Amino acid sequence: MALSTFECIDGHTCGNPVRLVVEGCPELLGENMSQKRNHFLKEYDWIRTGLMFEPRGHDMMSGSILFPPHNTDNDIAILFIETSGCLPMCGHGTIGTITIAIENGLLFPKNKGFVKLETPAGLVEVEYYQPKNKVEWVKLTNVKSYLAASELTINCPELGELVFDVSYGGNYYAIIDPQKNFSGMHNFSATKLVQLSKEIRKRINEKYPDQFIHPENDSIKDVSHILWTGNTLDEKSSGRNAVFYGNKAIDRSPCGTGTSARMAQLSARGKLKEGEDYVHESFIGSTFIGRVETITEIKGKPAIIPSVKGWAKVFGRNTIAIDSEDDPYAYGFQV
Ligand code: PYC
Repeated sequence: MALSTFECIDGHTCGNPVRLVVEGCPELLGENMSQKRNHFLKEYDWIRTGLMFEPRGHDMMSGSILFPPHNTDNDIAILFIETSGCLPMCGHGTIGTITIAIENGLLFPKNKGFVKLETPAGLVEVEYYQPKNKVEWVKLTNVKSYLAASELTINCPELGELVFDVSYGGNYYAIIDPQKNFSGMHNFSATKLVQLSKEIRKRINEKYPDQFIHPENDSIKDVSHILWTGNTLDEKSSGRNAVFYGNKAIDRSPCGTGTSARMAQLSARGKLKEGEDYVHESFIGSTFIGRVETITEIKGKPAIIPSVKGWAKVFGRNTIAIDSEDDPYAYGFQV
């Protein structure tokens, strides 16, 4: 098919974009969102690249598509589409999508204020607060998150040897705290962090092959994100991060799955307790409020159930055409 048209509603979560595609997407095959994600990646990835990459998107672009739930107890199911692929779970994407869908009358949950959301990584329970027309905040209770490995090392170009942990919060994160060869993300530009992250993610997955595989879903594997930490802008915040994902992106939001992974790491180290909040700042200074809701386990390993609360704003509508017969850049490009 040469010409496809997609109706989209655009917004952002704490500064990071969310493009919800509301019309034009195909039906997918599968009994859950993990299987549907695989079908989408095999047959329809051009929709993702066309809508996320330049010239219709940009390096930080991120979006989602909603589907009917597979279990009638749930309200809705979601596929995340990003410049980085189709993430198993995306926190800022969840907050933005729920805000867009509720404000635009696209979703009527069984219990007003609560959404049971099927994601490729598992069920995510979402609470939202909508006193009038606008949704003021969204809080998601994420999938089980856990520290997968600690004190690994990698040789980083320009910086030298770095020590890092790997933690799961819906995606696998290499977490790099300030240390001898790294003075903290606050001393680095986004451009420099992108350049370093891209190379060390490659080196980490080469040095530790098949080491980070989700214990309950082996389609979720490998370090996909690098989370650099550093000094906060506001002394009342608990932490600040620069999260690298895809090929060129630094998350403008504090990153929901990154916040979950960070809390799992801190909890495993005894630095964050059950019921404790973690106010996480993004690269641009926007904040999410994280919390360790429950201490639990996953396949015998200590784990947490984290929650992440944030806000999103809806700002526009787009009708986007992808015409592969007319436009050499129909499916997008990255430079
Ligand atoms: O909020 O989980 C998140 C996320 C992942 C990548 C960008 N944002």
